Amino acid sequence: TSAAPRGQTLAFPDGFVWGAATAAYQVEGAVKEDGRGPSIWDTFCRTPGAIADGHTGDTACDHYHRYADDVRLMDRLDLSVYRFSVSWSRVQPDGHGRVNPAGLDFYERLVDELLEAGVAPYAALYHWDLPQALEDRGGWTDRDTAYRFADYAKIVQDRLGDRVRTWMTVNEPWVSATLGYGIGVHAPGRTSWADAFRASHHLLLAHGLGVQVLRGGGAHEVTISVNLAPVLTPGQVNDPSLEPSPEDADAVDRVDALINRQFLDPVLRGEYPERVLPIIERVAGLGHIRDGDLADIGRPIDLLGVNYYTPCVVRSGPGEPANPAYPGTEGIEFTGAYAPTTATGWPIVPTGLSQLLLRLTRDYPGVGLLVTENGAAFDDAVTGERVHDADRTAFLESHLRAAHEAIEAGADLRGYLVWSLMDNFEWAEGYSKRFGLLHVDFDTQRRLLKDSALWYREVIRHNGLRSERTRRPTLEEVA
Ligand code: GBH
Repeated sequence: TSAAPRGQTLAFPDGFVWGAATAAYQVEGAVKEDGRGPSIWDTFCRTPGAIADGHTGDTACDHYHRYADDVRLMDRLDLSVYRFSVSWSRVQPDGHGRVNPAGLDFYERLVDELLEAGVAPYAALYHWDLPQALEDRGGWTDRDTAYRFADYAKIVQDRLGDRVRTWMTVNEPWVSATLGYGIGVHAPGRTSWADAFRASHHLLLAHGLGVQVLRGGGAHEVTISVNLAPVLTPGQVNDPSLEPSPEDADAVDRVDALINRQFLDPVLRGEYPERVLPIIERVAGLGHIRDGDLADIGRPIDLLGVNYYTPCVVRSGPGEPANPAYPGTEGIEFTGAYAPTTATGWPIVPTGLSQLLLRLTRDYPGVGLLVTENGAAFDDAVTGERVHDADRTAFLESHLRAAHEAIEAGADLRGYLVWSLMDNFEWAEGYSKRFGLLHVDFDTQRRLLKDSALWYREVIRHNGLRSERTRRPTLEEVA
């Protein structure tokens, strides 16, 4: 039933968007079907030792074949939006030139199914699965990749633009560049900081060129998703009002410039932060940043997509460097937070989300905010048909409370998307870490609604949270 709950609810604004997200390589499988070309993740998964247990995305959640059933589950959850990503190498097997119509057909079927179910499709164009053929020409270290991205954006929009109103360009450029080209724990597995900084810039340029194309094609809303982490001292994790020492404040500011402002400032102000330019120059030179790039990157967007998982905790330290040493963080210790953690070991700090949203409102006024990812992995217990994931419900509830607080304090937050709709291929962690609202049995592909999914459905139906902390729902309540 959806009867109004007794007592009050913490209501979210009218029209607040509730959803869940996935990414192509993490859920689709069918990597060789209907003309799809290989991506850097297909290659990387075959590098011995790269992925936990030698897993690959070859089958993943088999969403490529089961999308219609999955949309029915989204409908059952009353999601208002579903954020998926398009596999570039399904659409253009070589990343440039020849278009594969069968690849576009898949996304058209998916979008039509979503629209029929009343779930708005939010299409992300790049969630880390670069066509291998482009990597062979230099990948994101090569400026040309950004132009190829713009061509690809146009191809997808030409086919889906009459039905998809909200577009996202690239997901988490920091992760793609740093983990893919700097540290090498993600595809393509390269380990050069000069490459990482060049890749960052070219991912931002791809975003900017993508915005131009999508606007030209009549997109209703254009966004980018950035992974953001409030940078805190250890003491501030539990008491945000603590004043750091000048040395610690400097460490915080330097790391914030590297992980957050390196992306926020170009996109929302059309400039690199002063603190980052000398670091980029020292490591990679500045030759790859050309006149006019920042104007392209800074083209107005409608919404900023915020992916939040955990804060970054640092203090000025005697020299235990980040491992591996991230350029620009000399003399800074990454301490981690003294807080409970999820199954990926990430500290759970809900206040980080409210701080982040309010900081964005203060420092980058005028752009709407959308949480495009928030969620957590836990070791879920399956009991028959039920999955009792009270930890996940508590995680989501505490973060929604933080989001609500930020809205009350003036943040222009328009919606919230859970990562993820379903358990899926968690990159270097393989299938060992489960982030889903839906439990997936990777042997049978059976989906089960976790308790957190049933709880989330009640949140969506009430457009808010009960003012008392929510108990785990009973079967009767959610039937
Ligand atoms: C997202 O990235 C991705 O967009 C998504 O595809 C992925 O499945 C999901 O998250 C879950 O991983 O060691 O405490 O410093 C998240 C990226 C998460 C990167 C937190 C840095 C730092 C954790 N980030 N992380 S900590």
